[in-house]
Amino acid sequence: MNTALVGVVMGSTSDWDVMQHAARQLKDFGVAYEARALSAHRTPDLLIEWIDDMTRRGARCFIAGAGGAAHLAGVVAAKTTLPVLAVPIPSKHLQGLDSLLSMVQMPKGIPVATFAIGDAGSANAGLFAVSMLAMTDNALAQKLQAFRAKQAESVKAARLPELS
Ligand code: RP5
Repeated sequence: MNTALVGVVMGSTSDWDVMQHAARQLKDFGVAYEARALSAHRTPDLLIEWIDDMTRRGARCFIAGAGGAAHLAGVVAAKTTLPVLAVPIPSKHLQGLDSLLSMVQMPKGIPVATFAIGDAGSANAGLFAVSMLAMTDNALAQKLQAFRAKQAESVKAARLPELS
């Protein structure tokens, strides 16, 4: 039985450029994940089968990335009580503002936690999933502490350029 703890889903393979940043964080922290391109409107039945299957196999949360009229995260949240982290994908005409508003404006009752548009939001969704899992996993919590400490060190060591 596959024990992927995080389901990473995106509406299209074209979302992978952004969604790989969430996957990268999970991989770097050693968190097992499964990533799929499944659409709420193009492959709704397949999406629902996968959500049910992931839940049965012990997933602890989902990260959903989509662009445009980005209803994917809301549909995932409608089908599971596991936490759903939403990543708005930058879209061609509205640069992801449409995706952000579709996700962040979920009506009362079915929440999704919405992150920033694009790469930073995707990486942060990955880090947030790590953070949730670290609540019940000491080794993972220590890795997260070490990551934060290393990040702080690199800011401390940074030097601004001298003016000529
Ligand atoms: C959404 O439509 C996807 O999440 C993607 O961001 C967007 C465009 O999809 P493609 O036309 O590139 O497949 O469903």
